Formats: sequence, structure tokens, C-alpha cells
Amino acid sequence: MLSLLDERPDIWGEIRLIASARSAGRTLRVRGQDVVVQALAPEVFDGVDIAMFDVPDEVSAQWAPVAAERGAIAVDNSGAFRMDADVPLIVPEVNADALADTPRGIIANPNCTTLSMIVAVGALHREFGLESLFATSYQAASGAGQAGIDALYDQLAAVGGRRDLGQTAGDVRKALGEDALGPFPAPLALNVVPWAGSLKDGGWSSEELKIRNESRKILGMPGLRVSATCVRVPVITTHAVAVHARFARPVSAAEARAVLAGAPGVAVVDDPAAGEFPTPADVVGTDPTWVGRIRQSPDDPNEVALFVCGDNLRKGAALNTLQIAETLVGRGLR
Ligand code: 2RA
Repeated sequence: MLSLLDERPDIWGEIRLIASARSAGRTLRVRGQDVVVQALAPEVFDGVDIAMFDVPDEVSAQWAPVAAERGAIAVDNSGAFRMDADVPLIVPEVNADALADTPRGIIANPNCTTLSMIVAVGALHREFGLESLFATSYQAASGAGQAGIDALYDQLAAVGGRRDLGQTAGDVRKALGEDALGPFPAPLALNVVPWAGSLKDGGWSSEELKIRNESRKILGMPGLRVSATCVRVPVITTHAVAVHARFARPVSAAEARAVLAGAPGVAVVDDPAAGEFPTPADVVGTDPTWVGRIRQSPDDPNEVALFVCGDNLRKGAALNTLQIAETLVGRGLR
């Protein structure tokens, strides 16, 4: 968030940094200025136009309403308010108009996996009319926080150079030891893990239901047919999603490619003959939603398949939060 603030357009007057009492008093540099971190308290929101929250759900649930009561619009990156009917869930490239209605003074930022694909899906929906969405995610370790990053680096260090591993059932798990799994339910090094989030009804993971529910809300399609499978892969940062989208009419690969190439926030890299398509390692640290492998289904002319990559810490989190703030200001809503 702080490094993106340095890069983004200057819509800011005073910037206040607010954190728990533990971090209060530290000095951080923002937009070329030293700013002393203040401890979270109701008064720190007095006079604030936009309060961007990047904290656990329970902290947002308690404090975003306080910021709103004190006159700020809270842009919240947690899951606390995303599905509340009176809180808009915003991706500026897709549904910025929903910013006009913020009855609680709170705006929610979607989950990073939804954000990694929804700009591309939204652009195609605008043009062709989405009917159903099937998605399989390939999620980076940083989606599980610093503990996820640390676990993956440690596991990679432990298996590095071990040419004996990955050949017998359970050998990687045994070599690492159960304590090395970190926040993941199985080894991530030399592996993929079909799990992210917590267990919900019917065997779905919370992450899979977030993709479904959030996509429906952002696109304004409460009955949209959505099915997702979320998988963790040994990548540090940048989520990838294989998307199969069915539209109201036949859509050729060329038509889909042209729409995506012209869509704000989307970058198309799609030349498989030359080995060119987006991969997390090639796009991490960048802002766009990267799209490649655009194909029309051979069995259903209305269905398009694509492979999407988005940096889960930038567009998937801090960047979208900042874009919401910039859009509020750009539209004169703040
Ligand atoms: C994950 N999307 O990747 C989650 C983080 N919010 O685990």
C-alpha cells in the first residue's frame, strides 16, 4: 500500500498512518514525507475523507463503522462487509457506478482471487453477456500471508537439489516434516494443493464460494451460474485463474481477444506458437490483469477459455483499494 501510494496519482492531502498501539510511534516514509504512525482510536479519523483499511476482518468490522461515523468513507480490504447488501463491492473497471450508493459509508474491496480475473471477465460480459462461469485458480503462497511465503521459501530450501524426492507417495511430506507445512494442509514445494480458505457446506472451500458470490455481486448477476475450484501452487506472488466463460451468443477467439485488448486494466499476451502467454513469474509486481490462451470451445461456440494472471498483492489488494479511492475523488464523491 505504501509503495503504491508513492507511484499513484496525487489525489492526497495529508496522509495519516494508523495502526495498533504496538506500531504507533514508528516513522514511515510516504510520498516523500516522514509520517509518524498513530495508534488506532476514534479521533484519528476526524477530518479524514477516505480511510483505507488493510486489517483482519474483526478489526475492520469494529473500526470501519467508526471511521464512517467520523465522516470518512471507509474502503475496506477485509472480508467483513463484502456480501452486505448495503455495502458496494467495487472493481473500478467493472462497476464503478455502484460507488454512487454508499449508505453506510463503507465500500468493500473483493477477495484477491476474484480480483485476479474479474476485470477480464467483466470486459467480456459487457460485450457478449455472460451466462456462466467456471474457474480453477492457481493461487500463490502470499495469499496466505507472510506465514505462507515463509513456509514456501523454507520448503523450497529443504527440497532444493534433492533429486530423490517426488517419486514415492508421501516422500516430500516426510522429508519436510509436518511442522514445515505452515498454513497449508499439504506440502506446497513439488506439489499443488486443492485447498484455500475454510470448509463450508457441501465440501466447498470459503475461497471457492467467495469467487462465486463476489463475481455475482460485482457483475450485478445474482443468479449467475458459477463453479470454482481453488488450488494453491508453489508460486510466491500472483494468482492465476483458468476461466471458462459461456456467453449469450457465439464468441470467436479473435472477438474475445479484441475486446480484452481494448479493455482498461487488461493486457493480452497470447501467442502460444511463440511460447507467449502470461505466467506468474513473468508478471509479478505489475498492475494489469494479464490474459492469454484465449480459445473458443470446440464443443460450444458460446464458450471461451482463457488463462488470467493478476498480482494478488497489487490488483488483488492494495491497488484496487487505491483505485477505489481515486475513483471516488475523480467522480467528485469525495
Ligand atoms: C488466498 N485469497 O489466496 C486468499 C487471501 N485472501 O488465500
